[in-house]
Amino acid sequence: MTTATGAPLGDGQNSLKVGERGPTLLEDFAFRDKMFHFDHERIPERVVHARGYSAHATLECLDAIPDLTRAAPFQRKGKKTEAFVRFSTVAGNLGSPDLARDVRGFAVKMYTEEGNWDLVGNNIPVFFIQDAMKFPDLVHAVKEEQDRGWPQAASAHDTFWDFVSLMPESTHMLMWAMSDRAIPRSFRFMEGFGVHTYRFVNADGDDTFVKFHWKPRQGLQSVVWNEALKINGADPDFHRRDLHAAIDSGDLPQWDLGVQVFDEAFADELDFDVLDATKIIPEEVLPVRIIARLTLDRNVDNMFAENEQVAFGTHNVIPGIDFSNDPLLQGRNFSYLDTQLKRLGSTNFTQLPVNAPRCPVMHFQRDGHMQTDPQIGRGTYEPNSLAGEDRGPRADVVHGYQSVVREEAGPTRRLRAESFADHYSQARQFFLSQTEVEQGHIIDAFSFELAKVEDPRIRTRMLGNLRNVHEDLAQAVADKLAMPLPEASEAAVPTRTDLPESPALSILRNGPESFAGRKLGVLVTNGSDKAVVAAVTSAFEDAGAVVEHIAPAIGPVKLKGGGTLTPDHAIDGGPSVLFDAVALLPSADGAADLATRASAQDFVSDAFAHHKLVGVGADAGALLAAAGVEPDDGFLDLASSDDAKVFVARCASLRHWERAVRA
Ligand code: HDE
Repeated sequence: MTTATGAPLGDGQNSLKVGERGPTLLEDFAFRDKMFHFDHERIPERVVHARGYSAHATLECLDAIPDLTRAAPFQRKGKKTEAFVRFSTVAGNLGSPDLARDVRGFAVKMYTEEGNWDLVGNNIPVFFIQDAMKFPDLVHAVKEEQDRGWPQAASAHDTFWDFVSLMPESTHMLMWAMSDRAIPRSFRFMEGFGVHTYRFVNADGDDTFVKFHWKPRQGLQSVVWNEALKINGADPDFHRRDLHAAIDSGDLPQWDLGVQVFDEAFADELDFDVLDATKIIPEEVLPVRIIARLTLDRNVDNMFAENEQVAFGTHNVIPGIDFSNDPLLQGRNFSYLDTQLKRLGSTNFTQLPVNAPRCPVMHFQRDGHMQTDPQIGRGTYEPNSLAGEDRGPRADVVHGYQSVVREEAGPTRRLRAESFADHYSQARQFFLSQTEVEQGHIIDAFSFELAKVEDPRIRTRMLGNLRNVHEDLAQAVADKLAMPLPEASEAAVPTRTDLPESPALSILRNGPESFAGRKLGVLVTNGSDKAVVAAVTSAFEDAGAVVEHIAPAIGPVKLKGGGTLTPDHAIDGGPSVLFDAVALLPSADGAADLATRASAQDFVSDAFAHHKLVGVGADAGALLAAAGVEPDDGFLDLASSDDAKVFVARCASLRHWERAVRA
């Protein structure tokens, strides 16, 4: 062990004292070296998206598109580009729980040979506001209230709903945020979106508009709200643990990168503005073309060096990618660079390994805090005749980045374009595109959040806005709040009622085809039948699922049929909310014992309430009775190995929604 300056230490655990009992000497450089660094360990957390988790990745081109863009990753089929991905929640602080109802960040840094390209997106394709000027207001409204310091990682409070109820442009995003999109089962099971309209530019300088989509090959999946609340207590690291475990086990998460490409004429035909980040172009109107695949293939080694120090920015573009005039995007292009200086403390954050381009970097920038790459020689300016024969780096008019040449004219004004005025039509379209189950969850979420709002005027105002989305939605939320329905609020333009449903917007219509990548929890006790436990475990593992065993205690249980099994969880630390489906395989004695334990009763009654599929061994009766559940079609007998195969096939549907229970 050494000091930071490399001096070998003879003792790293005792400070230098006079005599046996002190005082400590000021000259103790080893103590000061250690404590000085410790005192300065923390850096400011991100003002939003503080809570995040990252992985290294590879982007592989599936469909070369040089006709559309000269962006390096898409020039040749099979081309691989190194990448780094960070998922996050928005509102919570660094130590907040993973299952907050919130938007998830989906930020991807691609280290191309023409520089780093960051696609800093979310798992929801629209945003709360139309102009970056309002971002600080939005964030102040959703964060903990300044006079009391709560709530942490929650939008269910007065200031958030006060702000959004006064801002009808947020309504479409609210529909998504109150849907199950905001409580994903895992980062692996959610979509990602670039949100804004960007531009592709090809080698001839021709440009088109483009919107980016990440589609999880694992299928979409969310939890239910009551489950989310309990997961936050049982395992606040649920999402990061899930991602780490999947990558660690070699079950590498993958997303297809898709694009919606269109031109000015197409944009002009739409009844909304493609520069307005509160709107989507439904996939049914403009299909998503898959061009590449992203594979998360390596966990981070050091959370600080990678997850905390990674610095994303929408301004990090490469030749072939350009901006649109979306006022939100334009504002972000300023904000991200600015924020990195605050967080990382130096303009040289681009030299940190996680941020450093993998291609050569050549420029005349000098000095700054923590410079690790001092140029040599005298000619650190342009033009010069001293930096060697080639006079140092020069811009390249042919191969270098060329911004799209665009005609811009008009008076400078602080105005919102008239084309941004429709705040409700796509919110309604989203609601109508959901299954009945999902609509129920949206109603429940609005009701939960508004019930946490103390000021009734805010609730009333919000109900007035919801009437402009859909009368049934507004009425159902009003009923759940036991409040009268107010007049509809005044809308800038009337809500369109003729927009067709978009099935792509539903999670349940875009779920997985199998139980692969999901987790089964098997409850065992002393005397559990070894053959059945083995049959269930292997049937699920063969299907690509993870199986974990839960027992009354963490020590091994003795199985009927010989041998022991060491569980992964003790029952009070392994509730059923941590699993996608459960199997109850206790012995008769074990079931009778578990029947007296609250944690075991909850295990079963929660699985029931959360619409989970439940496999039931021959001797589980006493436990079912104690949990007070009435087994239905979602409870499947598990007596033989054939039963195990039927159960795993059934689990592909993930939940038994027909069960008449609401959170
Ligand atoms: Fe961000 N956003 N944002 N944002 N954002 C940040 O940058 C900002 C917006 C998004 O994992 C900050 O490094 C403004 C939309 C992600 O490190 C900050 C506006 C979308 C991340 C910032 C927006 C995002 C951030 C805070 C309104 C989806 C986390 C720390 C114009 C398309 C990246 C930081 C990571 C982080 C500003 C709106 C996504 C302050 C001004 C829309 C995924 O710069």
